[in-house]
Amino acid sequence: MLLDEKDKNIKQLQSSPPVSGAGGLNADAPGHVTGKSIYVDDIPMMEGMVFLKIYDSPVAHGIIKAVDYTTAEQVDGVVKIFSYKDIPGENQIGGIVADETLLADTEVHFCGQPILIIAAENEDAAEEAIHKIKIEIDALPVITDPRVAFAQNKLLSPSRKFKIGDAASAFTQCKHVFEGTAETNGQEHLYLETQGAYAYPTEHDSVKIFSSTQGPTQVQRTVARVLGVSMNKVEVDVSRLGGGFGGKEDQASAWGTMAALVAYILKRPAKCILQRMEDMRMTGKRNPYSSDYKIGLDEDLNILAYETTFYQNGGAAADLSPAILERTLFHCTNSYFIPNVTATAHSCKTNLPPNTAFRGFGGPQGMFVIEAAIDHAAKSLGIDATVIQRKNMMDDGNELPYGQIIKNSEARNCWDEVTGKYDIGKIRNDIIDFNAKNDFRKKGMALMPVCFGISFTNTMMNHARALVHVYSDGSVGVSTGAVEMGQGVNSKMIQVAAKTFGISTDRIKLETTNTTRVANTSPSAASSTADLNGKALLHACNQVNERLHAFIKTEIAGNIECIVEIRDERVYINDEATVYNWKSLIQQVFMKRINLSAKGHYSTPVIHFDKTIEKGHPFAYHVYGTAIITATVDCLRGTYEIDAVYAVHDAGTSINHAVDLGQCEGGIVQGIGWMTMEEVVYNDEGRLLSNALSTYKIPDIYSVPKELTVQFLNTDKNNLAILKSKAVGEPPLMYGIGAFFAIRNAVITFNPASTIKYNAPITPEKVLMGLYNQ
Ligand code: LUZ
Ligand code: MOS
Repeated sequence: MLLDEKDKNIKQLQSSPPVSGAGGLNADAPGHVTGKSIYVDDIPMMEGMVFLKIYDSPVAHGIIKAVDYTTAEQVDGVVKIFSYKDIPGENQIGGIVADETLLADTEVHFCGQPILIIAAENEDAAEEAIHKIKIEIDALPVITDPRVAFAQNKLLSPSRKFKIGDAASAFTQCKHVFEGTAETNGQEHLYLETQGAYAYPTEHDSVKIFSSTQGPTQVQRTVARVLGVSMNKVEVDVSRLGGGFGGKEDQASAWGTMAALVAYILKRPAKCILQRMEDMRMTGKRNPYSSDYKIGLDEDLNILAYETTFYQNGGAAADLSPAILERTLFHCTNSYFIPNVTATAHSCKTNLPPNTAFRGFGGPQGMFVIEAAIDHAAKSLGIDATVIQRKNMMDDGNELPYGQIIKNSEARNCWDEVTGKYDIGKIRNDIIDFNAKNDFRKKGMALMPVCFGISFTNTMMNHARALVHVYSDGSVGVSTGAVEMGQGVNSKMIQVAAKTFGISTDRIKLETTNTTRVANTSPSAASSTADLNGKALLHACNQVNERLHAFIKTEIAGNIECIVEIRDERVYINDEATVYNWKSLIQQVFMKRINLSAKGHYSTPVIHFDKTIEKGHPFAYHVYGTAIITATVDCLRGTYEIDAVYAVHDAGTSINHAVDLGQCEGGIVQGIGWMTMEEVVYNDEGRLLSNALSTYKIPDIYSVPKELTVQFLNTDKNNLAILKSKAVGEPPLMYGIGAFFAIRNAVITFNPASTIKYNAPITPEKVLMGLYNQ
């Protein structure tokens, strides 16, 4: 890329709408840019701390015959080496299914599986000890392909089937039927802060852990189980994460538990921070999927029937894969209404690190397949995929395959808004023009609609709590179960409290997420963190408000019927300003011995799901949007650039435009990365080849689209969203799927006989092969 083009890229990124006022509050950014934000590895070390290193399996499957670490333990500085035999409680960290050890016992199931923990006075000693460990393993057959695993009946959890109408008989009514296979690969989370934890023993036989986790309670529960102690002896504290993306929803627990185990047994502080290559090797990624589809349309291009089977590559343990599998089924028809659907999903056990949550949680994998099916139908019929997409968009009253009836659909609105605003006709004509004039550069375009369900699919997880203290000087401390991981949830929580109290955001401090202040939390995940914790916080603040208002009525207004309000830090009675401001009010209230603290609880109403019939109403609401994506392919080299992404996104009534825009831009680029360049590669022995940033390519500032514009569709219909501001964390990632089809369309323009498959990521290698196959 030329230098001036690079400059242009950077300029366009800077041209996002300006940040101003409370709507642009970003509580964490100043700390990040000045280096003051505290991550696990920044916590001051205590006297006597030991460093942990993990000895992990060199092979993907085998029986451990012998492990010899006597010489390793004699290395100067090594304090102790821990094996599964040193675990006082259960050697079990599986969340949904109890199928995963903390430390391997007699068998290893994937390369990178932890076997031993080395605790040493310094990292060099631990590293030296690693090289002195001798292991003897009898190799067993290695499976890396989910279809091979399925053929051998190796499943992590029971298979699932969603069904509406009667697909089999509907196919006989169809004029056009197409069948094929679609595949998506994994994705490395690549959070900037690697996995890690710091633990120290506390009195009463307890332990405190600072963990880089999306799920503090999950870490607490796992530690208690492995140490064989009750949960009240385990305190987990989280300041913030340098990124999670789902990779720390469940998979932070192992490292937190290792640090806790060592601290608990040695009675010394212990720190376990993975290096980048250890993290890439030992942790699971987005689940790859291999899927079959069959789509049937009538002569008016209505999709009458859809049948699909998903083979999920779960890796060696269930982890969150059964829940991810479920979300794949929930999103298998994306934004479309299809009256007859049979969707089957298998979670297949392979000898890879257990795959896990990743932004979208199986949804993107399901959506890719229906988009491939529609594209297949369109190409075969010689029409534009957009015709079928638009025609079959869902409407209010439509029933989804899982029984939920669509309400307040913005699917068509987003589609029509984006195609109108950005003049889809002109974009299409410009591309036709360009392609006619250029022999070796071709442009392609695709539209990507998204409909994403908001709520944990597991109904029981949809709840949260918040604790608010108003201190006697008028300052406010807020604790919730929400974990800040760069998504801006702290800013939103501060805004909720400030708005509810009618005071400045400057008065509010957001505390760390801590299991002793807010217990039994669900992980910060499912795009639901601000909704669930925000609603709980709203409830807590309102309780304090009620006490304040009662005080104002009786003590200030003199017990008359009146309307009391606190706004801009001033007390109003019947819309008239009083002499009381927030600070003087709080002082008075405190003197009267009135409770200035409250705990709020929220659990999402309405939602339910019955797994025995696979029907219900699992989502509080859906988030909608549509993106137009254009790309240019260099047909000599097979390289490409994403020219533009224009998205219209339903953010509800956004309470923080800057944060929401950041989520959209980041999600889109992360989605494009998954679809185009990020290639997780394991060899047949189950060894990760793309094990460093030299071999695993992620989007950088120069590979973001040359133009990236997100327009919010301002809607206000959803009361289950916090202050009507709809969840925004995961949905934008799926716009990135459009990049795959835009590039593929350009390839087919160059070579109409191309056999390029629906196999993501569409890397330059695949593009080059697709450009020149006969
Ligand atoms: N985690 C989870 C999630 O446990 N359940 C979900 O439904 C979910 N959805 C998205 C992301 N994480
Ligand atoms: Mo997630 S994929 O941790 O919301």
